[in-house]
This record gives sequence, structure tokens and C-alpha cells, in this order.
Amino acid sequence: FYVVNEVVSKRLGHIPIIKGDFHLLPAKVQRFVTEKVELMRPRGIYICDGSQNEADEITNKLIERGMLSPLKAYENNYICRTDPRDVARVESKTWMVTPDKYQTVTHTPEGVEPIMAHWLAPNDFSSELDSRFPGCMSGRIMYVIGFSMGPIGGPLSKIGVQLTDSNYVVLCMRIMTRMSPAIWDSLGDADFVRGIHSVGVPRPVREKVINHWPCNPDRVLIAHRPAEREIWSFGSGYGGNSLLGKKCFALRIASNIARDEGWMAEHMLIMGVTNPQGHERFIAAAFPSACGKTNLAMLEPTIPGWKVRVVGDDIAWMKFGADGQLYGINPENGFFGVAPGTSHKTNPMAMESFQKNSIFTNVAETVDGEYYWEGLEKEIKNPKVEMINWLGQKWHIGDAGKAAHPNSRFTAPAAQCPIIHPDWESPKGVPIDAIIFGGRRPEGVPLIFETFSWIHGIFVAACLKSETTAAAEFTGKSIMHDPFAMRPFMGYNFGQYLQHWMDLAKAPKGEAARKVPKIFHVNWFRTNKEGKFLWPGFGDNIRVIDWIIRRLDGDDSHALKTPIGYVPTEGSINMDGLDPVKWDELMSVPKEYWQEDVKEVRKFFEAQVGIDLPAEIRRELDEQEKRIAAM
Ligand code: SAT
Ligand code: MN
Repeated sequence: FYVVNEVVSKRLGHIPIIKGDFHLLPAKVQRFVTEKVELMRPRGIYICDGSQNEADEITNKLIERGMLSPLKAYENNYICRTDPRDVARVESKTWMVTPDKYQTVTHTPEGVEPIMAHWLAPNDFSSELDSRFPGCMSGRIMYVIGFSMGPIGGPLSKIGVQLTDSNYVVLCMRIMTRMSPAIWDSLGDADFVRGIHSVGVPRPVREKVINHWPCNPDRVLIAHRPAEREIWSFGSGYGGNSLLGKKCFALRIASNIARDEGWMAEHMLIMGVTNPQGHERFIAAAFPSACGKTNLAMLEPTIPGWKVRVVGDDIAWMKFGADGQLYGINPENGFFGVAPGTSHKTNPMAMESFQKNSIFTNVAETVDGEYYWEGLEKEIKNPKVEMINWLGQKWHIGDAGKAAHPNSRFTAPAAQCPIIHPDWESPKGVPIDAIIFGGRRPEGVPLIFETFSWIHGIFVAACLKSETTAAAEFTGKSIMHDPFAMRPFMGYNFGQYLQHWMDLAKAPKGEAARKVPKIFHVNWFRTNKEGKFLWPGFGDNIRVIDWIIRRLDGDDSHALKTPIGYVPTEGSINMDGLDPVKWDELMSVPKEYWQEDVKEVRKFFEAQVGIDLPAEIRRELDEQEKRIAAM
């Protein structure tokens, strides 16, 4: 073992280890680092330990360089502006690399591009790598980040090692994952998920670096090799592209591991909800990016006696126990939330979470050293204050343009949330009793409905659609399919993914029958003809959760059967203290709308899932169509 270390360390040649002890890394990690050092040729190697000292050292370096500046109104809060070309995930340059195309994508007809997962052939991938990574870290430091998704050593947790030349990434990974030398002990000889990330700007730098934010937008590539549990990310420093623990690992790679191991890796929040009688239930909920997962997870109930506590706001790893119960963990350690729209009115608990030790990206900064973004108009101390907007220009409320980029983000330690659940780090997870799916649906879709069964729920989730948001590169509003809110994060053939969900309902021999969660669909975003929201949303969403929980508790008297599922009967949602809502407009299931919808879904399945669509799901579609026709 020692001899192996010696050999490996010599192969590092003249490249100095700037910090950390290479010999303390597990042998497999040493080999990984060595190989990649040879490929990317950094000027030094920095082995991160995740400590406060380390974060301070890196932060100070970034402040000196102008990439980061302190937000003086708070304790240990920092702001940074990216190159304006590097502000969101780039779905069109995000790939899954598998030998067989159909491991990644479904069988779509000639000329139809699959929208769930993009496939890159191994040969093409090799040449894409060859044209980017050799020497890509030259003149830069390579940081080695060992991290755990989920509590270190937990039965549902997984370890990753990310190499990066971005110190911003180091600081954010420290908030978003568990980074500590304990990772190496926990890992031992075991395998780990490999992440290789470079901003793609070797020194000497040929192009002007904007905002001290090196990136290479023309050359962006985010590629995953699921079989090898490996991620290659190039050219972008933005969160979803660069914090590899998050979408790349915890969703795209993890969903592959989950399929192999019989669990699920999903784009879901987890919340604990306690009713006035003191009984707590855990709910997981999937919404596309920028549709309010963070707000729902931290909801402040507007009806008395209820309590919500957050377990996670973006990703859930869930596994059925031998007792038949589904358990879920939040693999993350922080919140990477959309800033605009977040305020004391909409999400006071998120606001409390980032009063210190947080990083703000592409928001505005006032001359008083406070953050600012759209949605804080009514809360800002001095509405006339001068600001620097996300583009670095002087800006005041009322000026043209925006203060913050619509996809600007806060990165905050989850433990700082005042309503973080005491069991949020429970290694075995919390028991999940309900799953909610939802999206932004201005038209036709009621506030809430309950699906008829596990399989009907899977069908409904497969039909999930939502208005596009600024979380990806799309511009303009349109309703897009986003099955399971996983479209941008799908790690393998969507038909097989559906089959996997179906299979999970059956317990293996010797285990208790599975108590599959009830599946619901919500829509906070239905509008009237004038485009005004019909439902107040935010803290009032507890009223819908209340109905859901009563359904879980076996209340059968308050549900009306419609062709798409059970909707609440009028009067069964607590409206105390609420301005009158237009119940019929909010809850109606319009026949013409759903007739069109079913046709559209059929086309979507034909075009996008084809022969990979499990027969049971096709049957659900047929049944739904019949029910709608009979309305
Ligand atoms: O940009 S991230 O992928 O990290 C967040 C999101 O879009 O959900
Ligand atoms: Mn997300």
C-alpha cells in the first residue's frame, strides 16, 4: 500500500502540493488525482479540508482579486457577479455518454430530438474531451474536494471527489455538500463518483476575463459517464454546471446508481408537516427549477396550529425500507435558491438562512452593503438607495432593466435555517407518505388533485408540464413538458425510468409489502382571464397540504372524483381568514381543455417515449381519455 503511494506520488512530477497531505488520500483517489493532473497540468494541487480557515483563506484571495466582495451589512456574506454569459444551466450542452444510445434516450421517430437526456457517443465524447481538457488548468491551482452527499457514512449517502480550478466552486461546494477529511476515512478503498471541472481558461489568458469570472461559454460541455460514475464539466462556473455534487451527481449519476440499487434520486424537496393535533407527516414534492420548491419547503403556515420544517429544498434520495416504508434524505448540505421573489413576505425562513456565511451570485448590492433583488421593493430600508446591479452598473429602483438576474442565487448553509428539521441529517432518512408533483400551469389545471393509484400517479408525473423559467437557457414563456420535473436531469432512458418507478411498488421476497406514497398534483399558478393568479400561494399553500394530509389520514368524505383524479369538494379546504377565492375557476376540470391535453400527451408520448413507454402507462392514458370523453 505504501509502495503504491510512493509510485503514484512520483508521477506527480514537479507539481507541488500546495496544501494537504497527498499520502493521506485513499489510493484510488491518489490515482484519480494523478491521472487528471497529468491531463490538465495545473501549477499546484490544493487538497481541501472544508475548514473555516480554508474558506477564509480562499475568500480573502478572491476578495483581493475582485471576484468576491463582502456584503458589509451582514456577517460573512459575499457577493459575486459572473460573466453575464454564464448565468444558468446549459441544457443543450449537457450530455450522457453511454455505449448504447438507448441506454440514455428513448426511441424517438426519425427527425425528433429527444428532450429527456441528450446522448453523446463515446467516440465523440473522447474527441470533445481531447479538444478541451489537456492543459486546461495550466497556470491555475487544482482543488481536490472530497465530499459526501448525505450525512457522512450514512446508508443512503454517497461519496464524490471533485477536481476544479474554480475557487468559487470550492466555497460553494463547502456550503452545498459535506466536505471534511472524514470523507477519506469513510471512503477507504471504496469507489466514488468522479467529478472533473474546469472553467476552461488556462493561463496565459488570451481573452478578456469579465468580472474576474473566468469561463469559456463557447466551449461549455457537461458530460456524464454513468457506468463509470464520472462527470466532466468544462467552460462554466455557474452552479448547476459546476457544483458537480448537485444536479450532475445527485440527480443524473445518482438516478443511474438508484436504478441499479433499487432506490430513487429525484428533483424533490422534503418537508415535515405537523398538524394542530401534533402529528407529523413527511412529504416530498417535485417542481421544475424556479417553481417554488424552496418556498414550499420552508412555508410559514397562515392557518393556526400548523408547523412546517424543512428537510431539503431541491433533491431527495429515497429508498423503501424492509418495513415497506419509503424513507428519504436530503443529500445536500445547503440551499442554492433563486433570489428574486424571495422576501420576508414570500419566504421569511429562507431570508433568515442567509443572513451570514452565504454567497450571493448575480444579485444587486446597495451602497450600504446589502443585497437586493426584484421582490424586495417593499422591504428595503432606503428605497432611494444607490445600487450596483448584477451587470455592475449604477442602478436605482425604478430604473430600466433589472437589479438582479432572474436566475440569481443565494448559497446558504441549510443548518442556518431556523426551521430546519431536527432529523434533517438522520442517516436513514425520514418516512415519506406523500409525493406531490406540480408546475406553472396558467390554464386548465386545478389547484390540487389526488391521483387514483401509484401507477396513475406515475402517469400524471410523466405528463408534468410547466412554463419555462430563467433556470435554464430558454427565453420567452412557453409550456414545456417536464416529466417528474426531471427533464433537465434525466440520467437514463425515460421509459426505463418509468418502469423503475413501477417496479418499486413490489417488495422483494422477504420484505414487507410496500406502502407506496399517495401521489398528488398541485398548481399554485392558475390564472383568470386577466392573467391574475387565482390562488394566493406561499404560506396559504398549507391549506392545500392540510387537505392532502387529511386524505392520507383516510378522510374519504371530501373528495370528488373527476376524470383526472380526486379534487376537494367545495368547503373542504380551510379558507378561514382568506380573501374569497373563485372556487369554480380554481378547481374546475374543463372538458375541452383536458380533451386537448390528452391528445397532446398522446403525441408527446409517441414522439418522445415511443416503444419505450411501458404498456401500463399507455393504458393509464387510454383510461384517462375515456374518462374525459365521458364527462
Ligand atoms: O442551477 S441548478 O441546477 O443548480 C438549480 C436548478 O436549476 O434547479
Ligand atoms: Mn433544482
